[in-house]
Amino acid sequence: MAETESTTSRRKRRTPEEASIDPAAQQMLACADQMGIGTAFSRADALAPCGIGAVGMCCSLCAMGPCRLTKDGLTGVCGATIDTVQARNFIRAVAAGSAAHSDHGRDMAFTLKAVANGETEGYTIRDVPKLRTVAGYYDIPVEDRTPEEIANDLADLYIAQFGQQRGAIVSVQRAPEKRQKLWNELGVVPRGIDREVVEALHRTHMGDDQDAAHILHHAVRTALADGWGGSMIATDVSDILFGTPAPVLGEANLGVLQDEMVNVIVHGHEPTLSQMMVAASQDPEIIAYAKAAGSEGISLSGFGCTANEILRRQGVPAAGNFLQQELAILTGAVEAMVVDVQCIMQALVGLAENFHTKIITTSQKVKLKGATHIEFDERHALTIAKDILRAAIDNYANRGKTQIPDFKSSLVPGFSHEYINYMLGGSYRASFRPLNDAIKAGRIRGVAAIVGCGNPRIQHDSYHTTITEELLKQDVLVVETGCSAIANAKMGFLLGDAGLDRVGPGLREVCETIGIPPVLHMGSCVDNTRILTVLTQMVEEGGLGDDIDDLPAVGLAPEWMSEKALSIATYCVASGVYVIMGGYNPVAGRGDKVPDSTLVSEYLSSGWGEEYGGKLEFLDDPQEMIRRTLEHIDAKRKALGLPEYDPTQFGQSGDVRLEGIEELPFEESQAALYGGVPAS
Ligand code: BF8
Repeated sequence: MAETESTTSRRKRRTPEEASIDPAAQQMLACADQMGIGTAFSRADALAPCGIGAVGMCCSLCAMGPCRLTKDGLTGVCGATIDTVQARNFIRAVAAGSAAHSDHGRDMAFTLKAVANGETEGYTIRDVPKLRTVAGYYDIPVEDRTPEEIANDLADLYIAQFGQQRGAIVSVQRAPEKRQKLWNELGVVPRGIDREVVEALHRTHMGDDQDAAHILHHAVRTALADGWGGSMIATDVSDILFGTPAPVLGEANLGVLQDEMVNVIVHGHEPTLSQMMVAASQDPEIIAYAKAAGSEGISLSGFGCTANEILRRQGVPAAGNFLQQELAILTGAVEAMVVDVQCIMQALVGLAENFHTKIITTSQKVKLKGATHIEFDERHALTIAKDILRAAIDNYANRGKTQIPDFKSSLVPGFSHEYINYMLGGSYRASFRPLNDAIKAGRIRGVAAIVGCGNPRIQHDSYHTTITEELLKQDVLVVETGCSAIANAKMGFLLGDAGLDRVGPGLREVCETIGIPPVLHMGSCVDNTRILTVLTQMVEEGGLGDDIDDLPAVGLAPEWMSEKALSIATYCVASGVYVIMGGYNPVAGRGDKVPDSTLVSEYLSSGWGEEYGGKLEFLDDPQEMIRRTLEHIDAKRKALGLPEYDPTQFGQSGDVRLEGIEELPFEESQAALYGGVPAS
């Protein structure tokens, strides 16, 4: 049955303006209200979160329960304490997040192996220099060998990391030396990616590990297997196969949908599918087929991390972030939404029944009841991508009335760590020295990574943009991934000339001198590994301490919702980063109270702080997140002996160049600022 208002009960209902700050989202939410159609926003209003489960007081790991520990001192039937229950729930979420990212990495490694052996259709090794660089990390011979021979060896090595039983996964050697030593001393170096995830599940089976600190110790090992393992493999291989990103001009928001075109949206995470959809959408035969169907052609766009994959490589527009997937269907203008894995709402199929939109699943791991399944297979990738597009084109004739919001923003994504290196130092002196020097001088106060999801229980995009806006004023350079990057793109922060009047004086000088936006879009969620690499390079460049926990840097996931976010947070903390997550704290409950801290939340903060120099905190007030971010950055500056932050010293240079740039036509100004290639 199509989901309608009548299928959800009514509680206090937010207005579209209360639910989202994005005008395109507001317009479509108003439209949903008029049509009586439910969305994640109205379902969140109608369905209060479980007050027991939300703060970690429920154990459902065996059939003696579920045990709800709603009185202080109460234990489960087996005697499990609230601390044990919360630690178990936490590590299970980390294990699921680590598994999701890492399985994506595994599929990428298998695709690399298949490409190296000529077993795929449509893929090539696009970035041979990156292949040689990555192979070089692991002493894979590169001289006098073909790219395919090198790729075959690298793929074998990477595939082996998943099933390895002993030793250390190879990619941890890319962390700062001091950090690796610490991990070795603490016994958290991952032995094999799958092994750590399986052990997390074993330890949390009934009757196993019952010491909260001991359980959380393994949560670190499981998360490191993601950040310095599975996700890093995913990033490396996607660059090798599809090209290391460099700045490119793109657009974001629902206004990228086009009335006269066949609109196809790709949504999910794995670039193997989306990259082939880009190639197929440019095929003359497919374009001719779309025109023969009465349209002007094909308009491809993306959601969430899939959007980020094709946005920063080919400038394919992002239709929006996670919470806009349903809103796109409400436009009535989408012929097909093509999904693979992760962050796909089951509500899509029921919602699409109100329109003509086809939901097409493509992964052998993910089916949605009621959707059309066209399974993707790398051996016939281009053929399958064309079949999917033909199905979408055939559906164009069924389109009814449309309502596409007239809102979209330009952005410049594509800041891989390789490009940042080049951009800071040029071809001959590529290095992080100018960034480190700007931080040491106080022009840049510090660095914040603002990442992660949207959560319909928080006003859509509001925490991401509020925090970004204030940190930029405070001369904090912001790097971004995931749905947060798209939130800020919609606010115009990912264009230098559009955002610099809202940026502190020192940071503005740096951005104008180098020619960068004040917010650097570094990719999808698996690409948080690019941020780990940037932090490592800042350490290795010198002058800012000798480990990641010395840096004036903070990580924030203000609107998180997925288990992957907890895995990312945990590996970042173990790498030495102070991480702040917004919304509710999943380990905050004790009895009938939510006290200031529980043993587990204290351990994630001070306990991990003592062990790793990073800490994890959950805060629900964006102003408090900003205050603690700046406090941490200033404390790190002081510990490094750097001058106190003083914005009055900066901002006197750069204006002449900016004025000149502003006189140029828009696309030329972007190309001049970033050296990027305007998207066609
Ligand atoms: O991996 S930021 S909502 S799309 S989980 Fe999902 Fe969160 Fe978006 Fe990508 Ni990441």
